[in-house]
Amino acid sequence: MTTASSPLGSGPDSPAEALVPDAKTAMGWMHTARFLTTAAQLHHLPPIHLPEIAFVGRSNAGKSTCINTLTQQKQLAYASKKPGRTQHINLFALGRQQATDAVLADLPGYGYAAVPKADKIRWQRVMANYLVSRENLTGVVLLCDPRHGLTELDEVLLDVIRPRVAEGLKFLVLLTKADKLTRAEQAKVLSIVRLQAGGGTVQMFSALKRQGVDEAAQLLWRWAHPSGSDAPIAPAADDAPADADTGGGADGVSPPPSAPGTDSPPA
Ligand SMILES: Nc1nc2c(ncn2[C@@H]2O[C@H](COP(=O)(O)OP(=O)(O)OP(=O)(O)O)[C@@H](O)[C@H]2O)c(=O)[nH]1
Ligand SMILES: [Mg+2]
Repeated sequence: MTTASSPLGSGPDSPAEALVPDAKTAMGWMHTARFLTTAAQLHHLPPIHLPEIAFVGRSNAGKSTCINTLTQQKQLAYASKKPGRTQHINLFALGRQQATDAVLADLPGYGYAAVPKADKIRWQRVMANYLVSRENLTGVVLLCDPRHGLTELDEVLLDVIRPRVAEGLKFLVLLTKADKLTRAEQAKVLSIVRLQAGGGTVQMFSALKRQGVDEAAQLLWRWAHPSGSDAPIAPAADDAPADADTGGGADGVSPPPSAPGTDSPPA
């Protein structure tokens, strides 16, 4: 259980900060997302010297759907009614072609009952190692179905990242599927989860109703651009082919190693 005496994150942004960048800029940046690589194990992930933002949470919480909604792409991340669909760490590059400026990571969900115990334990170890040791990890978005609230496994995850949050790792809880709750229910669950998250930023999100989408995109942009500036993201006339930035390492992305299988088709 998290406590308010040990806050996660610095709380909501000030109103002035929340205006930068405007929603159009943030959503345009998000829309540049393209598949980068996939890995079943941590050591298969390429070292990347750019801000990386990980989407974590229970299986079926809506991580892949959230990435697709933020990036305005229907099938970038593999979303499914069947829990446990995402089984690899899938990375997506953001920014202009050959000027990637950040990476999104879609992680497999945890807590799916039908997964064999050995697989569960293996995955929990991979994820804990990722959260503790991924050097360029800049922010974590924890997705949570508000009808279940933060579960025991979510709390374990909060405990794993707490030391890094104290050192500056950004942290956001998105309460997904907001469309399934009334306004009154949303207000109630927001205040409960804010207490549980010990002061971290907590927002409602609905892919279906597009609730909280702009706000989440704006916050992620700020995480990735701490200096507050950004190269223009409109496609340049001399842009290279879509997969060019996965091979050269010139824009901070090293060539991906060959990783077995993928559950997310290249964009
Ligand atoms: N009503 C509603 N359904 C949603 C929303 N977001 C996701 N879902 C549904 O929830 C189910 C799971 O979504 P996913 O995005 O695949 O969940 P995930 O967290 O990536 O799941 P794993 O890959 O198993 O960890 C799908 O049936 C989605 O359509 C939402 O905002 N509203
Ligand atoms: Mg998924």
